[in-house]
Amino acid sequence: MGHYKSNLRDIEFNLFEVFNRQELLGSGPYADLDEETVRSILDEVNRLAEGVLADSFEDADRNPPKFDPATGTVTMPESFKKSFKAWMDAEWYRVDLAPDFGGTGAPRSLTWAIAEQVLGANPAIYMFSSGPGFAQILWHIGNEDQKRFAEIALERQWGATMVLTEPDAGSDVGAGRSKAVQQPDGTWHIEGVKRFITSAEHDMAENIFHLVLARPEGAGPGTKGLSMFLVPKYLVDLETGELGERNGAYVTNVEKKMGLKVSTTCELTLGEKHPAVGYLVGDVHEGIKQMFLVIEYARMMVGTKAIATLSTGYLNALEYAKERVQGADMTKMTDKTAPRVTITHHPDVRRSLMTQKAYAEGMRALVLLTASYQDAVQLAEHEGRRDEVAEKVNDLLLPIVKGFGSERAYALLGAESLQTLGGSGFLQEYPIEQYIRDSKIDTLYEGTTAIQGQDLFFRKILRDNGEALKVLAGEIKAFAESEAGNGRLKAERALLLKALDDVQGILDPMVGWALASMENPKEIYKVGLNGSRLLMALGDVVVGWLLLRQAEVALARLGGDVSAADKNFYTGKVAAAQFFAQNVLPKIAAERAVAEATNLDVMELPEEAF
Ligand code: ST9
Ligand code: FAD
Repeated sequence: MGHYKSNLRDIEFNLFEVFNRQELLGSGPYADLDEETVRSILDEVNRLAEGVLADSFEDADRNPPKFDPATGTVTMPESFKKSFKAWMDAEWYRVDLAPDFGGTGAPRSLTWAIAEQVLGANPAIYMFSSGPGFAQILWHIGNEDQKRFAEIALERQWGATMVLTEPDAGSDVGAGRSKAVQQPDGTWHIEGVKRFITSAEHDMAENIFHLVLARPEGAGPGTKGLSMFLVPKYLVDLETGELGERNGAYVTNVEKKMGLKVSTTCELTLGEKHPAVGYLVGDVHEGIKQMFLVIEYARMMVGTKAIATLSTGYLNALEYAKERVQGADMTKMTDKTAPRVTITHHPDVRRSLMTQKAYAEGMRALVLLTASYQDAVQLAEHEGRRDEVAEKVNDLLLPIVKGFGSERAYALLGAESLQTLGGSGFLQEYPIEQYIRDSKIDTLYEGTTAIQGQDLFFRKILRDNGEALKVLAGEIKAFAESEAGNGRLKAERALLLKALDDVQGILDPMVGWALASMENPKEIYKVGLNGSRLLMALGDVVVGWLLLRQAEVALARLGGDVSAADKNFYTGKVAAAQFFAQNVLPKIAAERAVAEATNLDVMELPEEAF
């Protein structure tokens, strides 16, 4: 067995028993898909993920890509190339693409279910394989030439990158200094140094195209002065699709990292050796808006990656715990002759395993709930209308998937999954130490957690007048006040209602401080001091709610005839929901008390006192 342990049963439970995605299949944009086909796709991806995709996970970490500074080229590990080729040859990335762009146009819930398995097995494969997805975005927003470019890129499986970050422009993308100079022929020359660019160089595709943010000469400051340029590694003859001259965008360094080593993180120098020709995407100067089409997708991807890693971390820990014999049962702890038991008998190990299970499964549901709102958006588009409520709720959930998902996953992988293995967890013989190293990045890139907290509060709640939150909170409240679970979940629904009220209790003063800051600017610091708190508390409430929804379904199933395996599965669902409600949700009251007592002491402290 390889390192990756998927949880297909739980993915399918979410898709078909909780979110009832089968109801969408067989008509409208999904006319060609039925439940059986979807299940067989998931099965096939699962086979690949647990097999050939996972195969190079460890080797590619121990033997990372080699960068040659003289030529600016990268040699990828052979093991990884094999896994990557298997994924590209299978062409499952097409499931995510629109039918008129050579794809299946499947529901987003299916595509994120597929993504979870690849991201859990070997996340860099998913990133290197995102060229077709980038091409689709270019095809949507590009001019005629760029649409043609996108079609060739898809056909030839070119790689792609998103290029925002510079040494002095990380979270603050608007500080970017790369500049774009218009040429008489209408193209642009891009000059500058970008850093930390994922997949900007490798030897697994004949061409790589960069979507670069740069500031046209004379454009204004900040993000709104940035434009998006298509900068291919090799220029392309759009008639024949053949590669032309080498363009002036070269990788000048590849970072040595703590984890996710096989994903190349590159310094990209533009226009130093010779001009880096760029094409203004869509002939419009709307760079940041265009880039957010990629960013939204990438933030969902990062959250899904983190959650997928926690899930396989938990399942590895569980397997170990079921076999490791250590100590006597606690009821016989003073009897030195008592039989030794597997560690799953110890209360603290059970607490840890159940915490991991509840979060891994609750956050998987969070990803698929978010994806189901994306389904609604997609469906509406197909019908020529807009589902603005679904758009907004999706927007609201994205920082939770990314920010909350990555923080909880990373914390639990270290504090609980690895810990379950005792000292063995620290060894490279087991995959969890690599999971921890590989998943730390998820709280950092695509906007750090602080940025996700600000996005949630300022853009997704305040600027929205709380409308999307009202929809989400309304659903949670209606569930909590319903009869869900036939009395079996009564106490837990009460805990959920209380936790929802506590989140409101964190949010209300934040709104107050934001308003007060118009008179007294320093009040805004109090919002800043609570942004991550709100993000994590709201995430916990959403997860608690989803686990209870799952428990409601499970209880109904347990009331009928079920196989032994299903009985265990559903019993575990009810237990995880109850455990989470009893052990996690009450802590939000303490967070509320801390938020309510916020003062400016820490902001008034001289820097020297730190
Ligand atoms: C990175 C990559 O880290 C890591 C992994 C790479 C993996 C590659 C592969 C990924 C797969 C992806 C595949 C794609 C293909 C998919 C195909 C599918 C079929 N939502 O608040 P303002 C916009 S990359 C939407 O004033 P500031 C909006 O236009 C580096 N839009 O911001 C807005 O205008 P308006 C990632 C948003 O103060 C405008 O921005 N780096 C949102 O100027 C200005 O907004 C980061 O993420 C949003 N949530 O700038 C940087 N927010 O208001 C993190 C803003 O008029 N920093 N816009 O609508 C930030 O996010 C900052 O908050 C900031 C601030 C830069 C936005
Ligand atoms: P900084 O912005 O300097 O942040 C440092 C600390 O300060 C963080 O804790 C942050 O939360 C905090 N902070 C900063 N500003 C604020 C604020 N206003 N309020 C509160 N706290 C704040 N970029 C790309 O463009 N393309 C890529 O493909 C890409 N891939 C990457 C791959 C890797 C492995 C890495 C490490 C980075 C990648 N990045 C990429 C860049 C990544 O998106 C940035 O690292 C990230 O946005 C944070 O920027 P920074 O590293 O400069 O940190």
